[in-house]
Amino acid sequence: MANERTLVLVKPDGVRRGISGEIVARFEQRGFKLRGARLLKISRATAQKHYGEHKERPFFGELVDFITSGPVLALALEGESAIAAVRTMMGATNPVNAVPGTIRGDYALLMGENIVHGSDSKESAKRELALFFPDGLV
Ligand code: D4T
Repeated sequence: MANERTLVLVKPDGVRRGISGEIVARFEQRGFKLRGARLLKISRATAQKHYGEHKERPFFGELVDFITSGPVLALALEGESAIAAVRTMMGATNPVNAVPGTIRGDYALLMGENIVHGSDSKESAKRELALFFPDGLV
């Protein structure tokens, strides 16, 4: 048993399509507590920091363009094994491989428009929560 906090982003494609509320509802229904929520437009500098691990990859530029293309909804979620459980609910990074019932499996088809981000480790969660909620969580 481990109570954890994790960062979720509803990416610009999810906000544009008007499905942010449905995504929040899924996490609440699963039992996660909302500890922070912010609608914001990510700056290029923050995007480059957030995706720092991919900076040498060929798709880095597109990734930064996409994540800064409109507002995102940043969520801080808390609950049992939140980091892994949220990733399971999101489904595979490439939505073509995402199982129906997962968020990507129900709402997405393209890798470059895969609706949600979730922290992938304790270290990422700590770093990303500090990046998007610099004033701390409730
Ligand atoms: P994010 O970080 O957006 O939650 O996605 P994942 O954690 O599931 O996957 P990731 O970090 O490996 O990829 C980040 C982001 O880059 C896009 N991407 C990824 C891409 O466009 N082409 C690729 O080959 C890969 C691996 C999709 C998600």
